[in-house]
Amino acid sequence: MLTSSLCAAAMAVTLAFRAAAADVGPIIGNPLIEIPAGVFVFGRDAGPENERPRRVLEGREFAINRTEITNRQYGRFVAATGHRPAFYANHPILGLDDRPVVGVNWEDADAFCRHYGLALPSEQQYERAARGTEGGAFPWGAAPPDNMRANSGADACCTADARDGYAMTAPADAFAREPRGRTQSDRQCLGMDQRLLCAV
Ligand SMILES: [Ca+2]
Repeated sequence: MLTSSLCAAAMAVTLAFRAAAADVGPIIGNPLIEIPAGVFVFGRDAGPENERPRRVLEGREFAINRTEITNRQYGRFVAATGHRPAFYANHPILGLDDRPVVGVNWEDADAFCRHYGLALPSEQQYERAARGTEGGAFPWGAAPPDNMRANSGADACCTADARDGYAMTAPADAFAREPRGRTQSDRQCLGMDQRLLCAV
C-alpha cells in the first residue's frame, strides 16, 4: 500500500442508480463497472479497531471505475477546468500517462469526481468492489500477495521494490491477470491496491 500522502482516495459515486449500460461512463478510457446489490462481507475481526467487526451487510447497487484514475484522465480534467495539476504530474515515472495519478489530495479527488457527475466511494463501496462478496483478505482471495498479483513496495519502509516489475507505480491495468473486485458478471475492477477511482 503506498503511503497515503501519495494517494488520492478512490472515487466512486454514491447514488444508487442503475448504471445505464456496462462499460460506459463519463471518463474516457475508464468505464464504470456495475456492482450489483446484495449481501457482502464488510470489515474483519483481526485488524485495527475501525475495521472490526466482520459483518454481513446488504449493499445497494452502484458503479465504480474499472481502474484507478490515470494521469492522462486527470490531465483532461485539469485542462478542462483549470484545476491545479497533480503534484507529481511531471515526474518521469509517477507522471506517466498510464500510471495512476498520485500527488492529489481529498479536495482534488472530490473535485475530479464532481466534475464528471460522480462522487468518491464510501468505505463500504470500495471494500465491496475490491473484495467481492465473500470478504477475502485480498482482491483475489485469501492467498498472500506475490509479484504476479500486485505492485508492492519493499517489506521495510521506504525503498522501491521492482520484483513485481515496477519500482514505483504500475500502469493502472497492469495486474489484470487476477480478478479483483469480481462482480457477478465477471467484469472486474483492477488495481485497487494503488490509488484513485471514481464511481457512480
Ligand atoms: Ca513494486
